[in-house]
Amino acid sequence: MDIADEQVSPDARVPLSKYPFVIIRRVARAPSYVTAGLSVGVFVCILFLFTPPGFFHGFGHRPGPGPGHPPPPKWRWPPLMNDNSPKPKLSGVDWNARAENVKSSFLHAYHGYEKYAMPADELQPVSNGAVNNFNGWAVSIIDSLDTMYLMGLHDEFERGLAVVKTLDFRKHDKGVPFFETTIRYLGGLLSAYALSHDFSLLQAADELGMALLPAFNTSSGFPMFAVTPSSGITSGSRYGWLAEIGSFQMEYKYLAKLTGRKAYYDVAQRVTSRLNTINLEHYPGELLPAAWFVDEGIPGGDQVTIGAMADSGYEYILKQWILTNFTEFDSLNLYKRTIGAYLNYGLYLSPGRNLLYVTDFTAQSPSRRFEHLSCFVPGLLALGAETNVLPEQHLSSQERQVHVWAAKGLAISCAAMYNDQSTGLGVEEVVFLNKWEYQAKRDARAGLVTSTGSPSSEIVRKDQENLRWMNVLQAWQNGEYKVASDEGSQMKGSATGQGIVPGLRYPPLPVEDKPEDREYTYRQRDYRLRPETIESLFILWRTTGDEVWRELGWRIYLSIEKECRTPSGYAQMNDVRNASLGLQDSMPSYFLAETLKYLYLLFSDDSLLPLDKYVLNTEAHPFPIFSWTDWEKTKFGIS
Ligand code: DMJ
Repeated sequence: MDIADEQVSPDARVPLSKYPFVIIRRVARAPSYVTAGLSVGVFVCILFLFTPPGFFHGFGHRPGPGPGHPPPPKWRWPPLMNDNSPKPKLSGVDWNARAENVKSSFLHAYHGYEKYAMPADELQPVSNGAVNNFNGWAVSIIDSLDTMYLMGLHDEFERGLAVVKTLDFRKHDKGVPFFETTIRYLGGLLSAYALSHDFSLLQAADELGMALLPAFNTSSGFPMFAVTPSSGITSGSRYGWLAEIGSFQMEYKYLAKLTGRKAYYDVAQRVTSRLNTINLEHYPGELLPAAWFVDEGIPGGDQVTIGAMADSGYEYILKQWILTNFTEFDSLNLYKRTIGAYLNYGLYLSPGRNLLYVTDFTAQSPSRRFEHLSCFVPGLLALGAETNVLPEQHLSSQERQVHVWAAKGLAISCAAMYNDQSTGLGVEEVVFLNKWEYQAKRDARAGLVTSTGSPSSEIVRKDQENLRWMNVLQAWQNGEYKVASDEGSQMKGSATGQGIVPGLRYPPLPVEDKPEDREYTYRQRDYRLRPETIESLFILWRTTGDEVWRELGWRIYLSIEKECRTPSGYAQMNDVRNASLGLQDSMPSYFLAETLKYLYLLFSDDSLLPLDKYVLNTEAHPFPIFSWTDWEKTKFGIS
């Protein structure tokens, strides 16, 4: 569903903005040869009118080998949302060629790993060194076997498989982190098995799943941070994070499905049930907090976040519902409650460009931090808003509309965190200014002394509350929302009521090309080759069919090629604002598992991985959607 379809209100007097529809109706009544001729003409005009300068630059272009390659031209936003214009079709783009570009990038990175680092965990792409930072089980191979399979890289897949066959996880006598081992190794083995049906992969997954089971030896059933496979001894703090305790159920439920082992189902369902039933009335919207006491299975702090430390905990709620073919009603209800509450409490508009962002908060206040890690949220919202995932009886059309708006608005902001930077790469973490800080910044830039003085904390709090997206949406729906004059020309004239949805569109970025004028400050300036923004662009492409999401992904890809490529692989960047500050000697396995996979899927045909047949774990490992058989229901006690 596109926002353009959602906003047309009936009006007897035809306002100026509706003229295009009147013309279209009249043309539709004309003879067919007139209609056909006009359609072609109108389409070509629209394409050029709404195409930003430089949009077609680089079509069919193969990225060069890194430094020296010209940067993509600065992006000017096309009118994207709710503007009643047809979506621009990027005719002439050879998406298959772009997918091939990504495949060759994967080969460059993976061959570099094979040459300099295999069978260690990860390549050090600057020094051509190797590092064992995830148990020393060749995480770059296992994490990326399914990427190879999807890309049709059978030789690489077979070579990787040969290494996997030499591993014995059970003999490992050091503690391994439960969460990372589950999402990268167990998830990687399971999805590689699902795609290839090579039985040795399932055998390895079963051995690993079994070796990790002692992690659940706590009175609550929440997993401990680490477990030693050879002894079953657990270690780590008794204080855990939501992501660590709540992002393993997909892997263990699928493993239960494949092996018939009840123990796998039990450990997963115990945590899912606990998160569903625990009393959270002290948290805004009864949201799941970030920190938990592992033994007691109770919350341990007042911070609520959907970013670092909690992210996949929220993700797995919806994805368990999908994985089990829409039969786990507890997970469905928990998703509806938590995502609804997060939309209410955790989304804000920035001053200045009206960027929609998601942040963490306590009962007292939002932190206004915006993390790259939370850029998976637009994709999660878009996935949940699909009618086959949450049909009308579970998500009303109004709720669905808000979810889609939030998904698109947040995705734009995530992409803007790339587009704003001179390198075109996404910043790890920023903090949005409040209204007063932004005003003071602008005054200082204009050489003015801020005349307003220091506002009281109560005024600052109220003004921030006025930027809470749900409050703004309410005001907009009541026709009370006024666009501030500095939000730019595209916003004017349709600022209230049925006009542009707040946060969904913002003007071109002339001012924000200058870092000193932006409405945020930098908290962590590096780019870590992370996938989340591309993941959301991929899901938005699949769920809307709007090629603008693909084009945004292509721009990110070109920037990665230009700035991060080294002779042996790809490296994280120290400062997205300044390429001369150099690269870090690290190529995380998730770059192969997620970033390049999502880029490849974004440019490939939908049939390569249909989302009505597969759901991806938090490390981008696709698992087939399945139903429990009667035998499994009886054995596992599924009602
Ligand atoms: C990945 O390892 C997983 O997606 C995890 O859930 C959090 N993010 C990293 C990559 O950024």
